[in-house]
Amino acid sequence: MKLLVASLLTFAMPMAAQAEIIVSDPWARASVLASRPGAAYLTLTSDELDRLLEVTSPVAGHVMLHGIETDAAGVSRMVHIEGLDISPGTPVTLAPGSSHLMLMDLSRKLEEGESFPLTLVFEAAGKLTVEVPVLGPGAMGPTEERP
Ligand SMILES: [Cu+2]
Repeated sequence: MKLLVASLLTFAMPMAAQAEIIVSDPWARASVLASRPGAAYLTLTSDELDRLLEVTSPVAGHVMLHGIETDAAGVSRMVHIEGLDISPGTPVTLAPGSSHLMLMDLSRKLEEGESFPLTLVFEAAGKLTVEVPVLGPGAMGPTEERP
């Protein structure tokens, strides 16, 4: 699933072509309990240097950008990331076991088969909203779901 979304330029950037972000394969895992945070994943591609600043969704009280840090003993833990840099032509993929969007304070359970809107705010490309399909609780990605 590829979504090409026209961007809204919220920052005045004289002489610069309008930045464009491509969000591909957004997906989330079905939640077991609404009291547990959900996780959403996607791939971001930009034609110019950009930075993901903020993410919001009506299904979550707030959305955090998380990375994974592994210490010397091999123990991994989630760390909060302030923003996510995107280099031109180098896709950034958020995936299980790596960086992800943590959906905190879910208003309800995310059910397999439904979808929800997710709004991403970029420094250059501005704000765009994508529809995120919810896959099974053990899903590892949208391609794996296809037969
Ligand atoms: Cu997390």
